[in-house]
Amino acid sequence: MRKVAAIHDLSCFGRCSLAVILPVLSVMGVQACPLPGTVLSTHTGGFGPVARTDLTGQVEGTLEHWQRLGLSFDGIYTGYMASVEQIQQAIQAVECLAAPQAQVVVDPVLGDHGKLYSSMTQEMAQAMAQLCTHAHVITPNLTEAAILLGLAPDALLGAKGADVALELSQQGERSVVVTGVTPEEGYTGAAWFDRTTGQAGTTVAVRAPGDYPGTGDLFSAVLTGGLVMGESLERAVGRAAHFISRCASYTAAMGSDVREGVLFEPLLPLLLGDGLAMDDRI
Ligand code: PXL
Repeated sequence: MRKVAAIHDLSCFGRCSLAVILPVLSVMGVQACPLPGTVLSTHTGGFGPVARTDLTGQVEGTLEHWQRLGLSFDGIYTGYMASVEQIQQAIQAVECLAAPQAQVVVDPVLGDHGKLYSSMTQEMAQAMAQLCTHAHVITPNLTEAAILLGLAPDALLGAKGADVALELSQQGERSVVVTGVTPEEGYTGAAWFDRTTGQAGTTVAVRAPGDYPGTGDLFSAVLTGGLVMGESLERAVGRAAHFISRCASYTAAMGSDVREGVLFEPLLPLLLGDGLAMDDRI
């Protein structure tokens, strides 16, 4: 059975990070092995002061133990990090735990809507850029793409993303999926470059109203699951984009509190087997 080490935080309410990544990978038939760097009572997007515990020491001990066990993973998927030290641990995890044919997917969580998140520093942005050099696939939004390119965080807002994906590919050495682009009014999309084929494209999905936390984590989890199960980048991006679109539409129709993220649970069966083809527009 294929397995993925997922290095993220665990936000215990609000449907993001490991709380959404683990069920997605499981339903896609992938064994998900969590490496939480921080446990938080909720995500940081609007629930007030958060209770948090840093688990950097626990991650260190887990990496050591997993190495002693000789574990190797078909995928390493990293996201939100709380410190430069945790980003360095993620680099160590890639170096020590990735199987030779592994898919290393780095979601360089740094900011959104043209701003660096308040918990992120310039040093963390530099360390994240370093982690990205170890990735086979990176999934920045337009704000993160700008930061990785050394531009002002809001420099690329409104960009279509295709040039950005190519520019971030390190001369075609790594695949890039730029999320949150607006290919046309009423739609959302992801601009991608595939290092294995040299092909590029933009996947378009219906944009539902609402700006939900955790959708970036869901997107990259579906992408990682697909890639680890042998799908092409184009197909995996298509499944991810349409799954998020469906979740957001469903959630908007149900009218739940936006802070609680998308109601993805009833829609998990869409990820079973070959479900939800990439041209499944709704
Ligand atoms: O990717 C969403 C996310 C993950 N982790 C933490 C967050 C958020 C969004 O706000 O606060 C801690």
